[in-house]
Amino acid sequence: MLLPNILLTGTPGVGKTMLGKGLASRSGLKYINVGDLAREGQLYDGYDEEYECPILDEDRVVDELESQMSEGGVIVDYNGCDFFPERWFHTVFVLQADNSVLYKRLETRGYNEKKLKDNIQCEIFQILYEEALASYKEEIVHQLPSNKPEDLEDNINQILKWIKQWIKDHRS
Ligand code: DAT
Repeated sequence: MLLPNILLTGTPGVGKTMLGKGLASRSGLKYINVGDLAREGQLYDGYDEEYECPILDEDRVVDELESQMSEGGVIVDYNGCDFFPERWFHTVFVLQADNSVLYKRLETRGYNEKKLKDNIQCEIFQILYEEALASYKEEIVHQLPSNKPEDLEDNINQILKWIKQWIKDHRS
């Protein structure tokens, strides 16, 4: 059976992990968190002193994921999307949270002042939405609100419906 690949993207803290894991457990698709994958495989290329985090080696991430992505049935979660091959994804969801909601979530994570400010700005200017629109066909890029538990439930149900329809449409 052919299965679709789904990209979940958005500013850190918008709820990609929560949605990705919930979706995986209810759809049977495989969830991959690119941040975790990089940490486990040390897929880094240097260290960013300003943001106090290692720099992702995008080429090695792509190489690492290629075979699974060609098989299909993968949900990818990352706060960036312009370095994945466009052909990988059948749909792209950009999660979005209100500033006040996001601020609280990132504060809880213990982000420093600069990281907090930059991430809130990233959300205000819809940087990830713009990046998704520049990297994928407009008709497959969708925005999803991600402020409250009901949003999570709605998003899961909406995407499950989409997966079901996609499988139906691609049945040989
Ligand atoms: P991300 O993977 O985008 O960094 P996350 O899934 O780790 O974000 O979520 C960040 C925090 O926000 C975490 O404590 C769970 C919470 N959260 C996520 N989605 C939510 C929602 N729809 N309603 C309420 N809380 C949510």
